[in-house]
Amino acid sequence: MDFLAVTKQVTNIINDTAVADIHTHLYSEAFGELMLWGVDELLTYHYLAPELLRLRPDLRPQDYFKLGKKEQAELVWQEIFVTHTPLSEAARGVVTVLHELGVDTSEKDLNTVRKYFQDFSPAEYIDKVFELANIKSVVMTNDPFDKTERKVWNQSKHQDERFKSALRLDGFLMNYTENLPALHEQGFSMSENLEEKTIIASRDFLKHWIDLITPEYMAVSLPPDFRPDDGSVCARLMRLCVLPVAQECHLPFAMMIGVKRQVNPELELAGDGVGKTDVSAIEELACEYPDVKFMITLLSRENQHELCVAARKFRNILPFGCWWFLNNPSIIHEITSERIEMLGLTMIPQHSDARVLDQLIYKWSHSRSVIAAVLAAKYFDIMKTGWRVTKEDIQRDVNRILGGRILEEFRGG
Ligand code: RAT
Ligand code: ZN
Repeated sequence: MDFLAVTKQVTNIINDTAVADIHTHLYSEAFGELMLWGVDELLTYHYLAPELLRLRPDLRPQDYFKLGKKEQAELVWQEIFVTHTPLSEAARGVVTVLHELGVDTSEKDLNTVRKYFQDFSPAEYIDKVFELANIKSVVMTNDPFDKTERKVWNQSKHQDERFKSALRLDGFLMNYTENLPALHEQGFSMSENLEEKTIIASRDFLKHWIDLITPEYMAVSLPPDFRPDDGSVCARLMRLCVLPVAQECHLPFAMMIGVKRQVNPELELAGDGVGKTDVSAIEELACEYPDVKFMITLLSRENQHELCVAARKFRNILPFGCWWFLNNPSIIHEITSERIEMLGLTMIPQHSDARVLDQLIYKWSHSRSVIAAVLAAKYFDIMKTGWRVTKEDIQRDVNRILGGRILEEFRGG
């Protein structure tokens, strides 16, 4: 087979394989207003706000954020899509979504675009997007301190099995003291100093939520200077509660490291930055807790090679996704190549991080084509030697890294 034929075959298999998306901020219909979809949500995505503000130096961030969603969307549309050309990844994403939905954008008129979405119910739209994006399941990000979510879980309203859960522990680990009243309200008597009674109650809190939402994993996002041995509340809670519970309940612990929260608070949700972390912190934890499975994604591009090396040393480290500022085709290409070369098929190349349902369409179509290009080149390299690679081999590999097999294996093994 020549290179073109290999590329075509790999691309077809990747496009036809339903993806298990292991990290999103999406919600099922049962979560009501938390479920975001439609063009106004797409346009007000926090990845786009800084791009608008860069194009409009006269517009103060607080004046933009004061506007209603509709007005914000109109501004973004006008500046990024009409006055300028939508070339950035986040802007191109909107173009891809509208194209794949078959929306008429010939006049670049937002009201015409809006009309397309009016005819769908949320349930119909979920089906439409899952089918179009070819997604089998998504993992939500579930915050035990969010009152709206809590109500849904307590009333067992969430039934849609395509939406799996993840127990997000930023509030517990990073804002423990601020959340003490909420913990008390939920019936867990914990105190500021982490004495034995508090540790027992903290473990009960985690287990209560694990029973309630049956998560795929527990997760936290951490700053670049995170150290598991610095005696901070976060580090102590991690060691004394989270890791023992992860081990006991056979749940992976996902650490998303490298976010500098609120570098520019004026930008609200868009105000977070990135920093390089010390990968030895992850190696130390993986060594000290060999029975805990660590899913790791790092935000700094500079950390990616070291993470591959760490994963080669510790089988309980599973690198996943090209997170947030890394979710751009040029960087996905680089990171995916590096991971395949160093880890073969023992990593999860991508997650979408979608916040708006429709984003599944573009995040996955853009990532699929990059991953296909990387894989095709790798298959071709070995095929040139005469090594036989069948369609079934490729399908097996793709099921593993995109279809969710690897996470099942990692959790169980
Ligand atoms: O990518 C994003 O949408 C970020 O705002 C974060 O939510 C990040 O992905 C996270 O999970 O903390
Ligand atoms: Zn995220």
